[in-house]
Amino acid sequence: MNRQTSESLFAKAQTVIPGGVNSPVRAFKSVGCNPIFIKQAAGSRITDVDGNEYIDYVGSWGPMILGHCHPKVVEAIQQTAASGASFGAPTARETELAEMVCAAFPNIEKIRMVSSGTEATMSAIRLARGYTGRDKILKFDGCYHGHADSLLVKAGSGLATFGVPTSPGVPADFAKYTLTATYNDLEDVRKVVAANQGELACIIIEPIAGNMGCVPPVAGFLEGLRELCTAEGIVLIIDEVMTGFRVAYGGAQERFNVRGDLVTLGKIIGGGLPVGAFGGKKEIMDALSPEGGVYQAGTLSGNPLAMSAGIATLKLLQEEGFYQQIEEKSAYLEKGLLEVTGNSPIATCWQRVGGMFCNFFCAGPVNSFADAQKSDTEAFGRYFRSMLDQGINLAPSQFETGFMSVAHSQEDLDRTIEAAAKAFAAL
Ligand code: HOZ
Repeated sequence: MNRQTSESLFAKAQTVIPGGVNSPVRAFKSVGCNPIFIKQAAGSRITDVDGNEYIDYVGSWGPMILGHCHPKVVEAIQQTAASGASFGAPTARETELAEMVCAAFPNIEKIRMVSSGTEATMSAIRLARGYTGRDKILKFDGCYHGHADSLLVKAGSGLATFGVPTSPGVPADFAKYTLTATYNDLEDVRKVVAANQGELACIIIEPIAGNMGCVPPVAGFLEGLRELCTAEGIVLIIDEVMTGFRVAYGGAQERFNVRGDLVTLGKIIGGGLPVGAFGGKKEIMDALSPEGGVYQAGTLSGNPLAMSAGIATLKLLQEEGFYQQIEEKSAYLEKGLLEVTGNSPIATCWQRVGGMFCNFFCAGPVNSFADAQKSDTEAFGRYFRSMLDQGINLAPSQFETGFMSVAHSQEDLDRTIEAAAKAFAAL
């Protein structure tokens, strides 16, 4: 496959952009090749600048659940753009999207829009600290909640990919307020909480970890966290940036019937445009400025284009049978890939919830970051490259998640399974 234009664009980008990319995992460093530069996308397909077309399972890391360039989303963005891209002042669209999100999540009584998932989690943590008057927070090894200082401690995603789970540049004085526990290990959480009685403002969790590969919660884990937080006056922040409107319309909280005090969202609610949001109980949200004293602001918060794309997207997700289609397509892919990997001597572990999935190159089950780190990342890299060469675009790291869209066709899924069979045969 000729990727000459991507190669030269990457060389040029590296002269003016650190690593040639605006987000580290995009550099493909851990999979042993250079990144493809994208020209355009439509539906399930993405096309690079050399004209190679790929079946896309990255989906902009989650938002493109409708596929790329859904006509109704494109139309909404175009119409809104014609009336102004940004005002830095309230619009009716912000309330419309807020109402749609509140209707989907019964525990979100009030919500504030921001411009990214990082802003959402960072703001939710400040709010939890302001509301409780406590400083310490607890997160889970391998979970990633964006790149705010307090959250780059034992984090997943790019940090896991590059083997530096705690970033240089985070002052030790900040990091000391971030406690960590093992994902899916309630006893470990109980120990940390007991050792810090009355000092924890919040526990923040990805209800399905999607930044150390795809790691579902074990039975009782989320319920146990809920009980513990209620008993100890700790704010439970459920980070649904990835899972919200993805694994069900009401996210992982609907799927697992566990409710956070605060919820963070992003990705799908912006229909592919930069957006984030955090919301929850009125009593907590009203501690935010200008009602309360906890400060948070943003010129592009509630941006008209992002609101329009989000509203158009959520309307389409409400169509009868939408999540059933995502489930059926994902289950079909799962069945085919399990046949492929089942016939291979290479140890792999497929994990999936709805339209989120990954194939770990290790024996499973993978319940924690320590488990995920047992993966053979070299073998994953060979698999990734083979799939890319066969026109299948997977997330370029073992420690990321794949995403299904409703636009993936039967032919796409069959081609993916065939490509995986060839890739495994050659590993
Ligand atoms: N690490 C991010 C997803 N988990 C990747 C974001 C991006 O590169 O766009």
